[in-house]
Amino acid sequence: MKLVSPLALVFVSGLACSRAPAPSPASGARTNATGPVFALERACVASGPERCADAIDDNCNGVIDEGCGIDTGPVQFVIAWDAPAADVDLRVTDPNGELAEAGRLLSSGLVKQRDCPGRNQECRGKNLENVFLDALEAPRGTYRARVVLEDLGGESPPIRVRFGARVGPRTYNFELRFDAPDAVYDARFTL
Ligand SMILES: [Ca+2]
Ligand SMILES: [Ca+2]
Repeated sequence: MKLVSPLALVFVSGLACSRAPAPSPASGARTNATGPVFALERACVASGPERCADAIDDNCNGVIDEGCGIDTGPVQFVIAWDAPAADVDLRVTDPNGELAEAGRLLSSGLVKQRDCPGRNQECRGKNLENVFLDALEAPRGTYRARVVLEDLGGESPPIRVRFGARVGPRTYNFELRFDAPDAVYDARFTL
């Protein structure tokens, strides 16, 4: 497979996120963003063995949270957060514009695992949502990832969410901060 570097474009919508870290352009990001690019694409720095449920490729092998009971593929998006009762949602659409939902395999191969914290706190405080491509080769086009704070669930803001993305040959890691419900972070990755 010929590898093509994806473009990453990340921006914030919603006033609740106005205190996000100072905008910095991500490497490869388009400059015509409709909102501020809020986080740097960071070079992977191996920090030891892979740790689970942190949405980070700790060992820099290109795979996020492998060996942790979640699946992966040539495209993967992961969010993880510590506030046990806060309801955060990861919504990913494939290049066809189809939304990955838990338990439904899209025609592109995209599928969502885990919906946390779950109605009965099934995630037991290990809040992690994973969307991955169950296919050998990733369809080309733009993948859109939206992270939303649905409900504080009694937790005190800010809610800090780690967001990891693997799109073809590249991985990305971002730290998101939510100060109020309905705050939204959007990211687009073009492969
Ligand atoms: Ca890894
Ligand atoms: Ca990890």
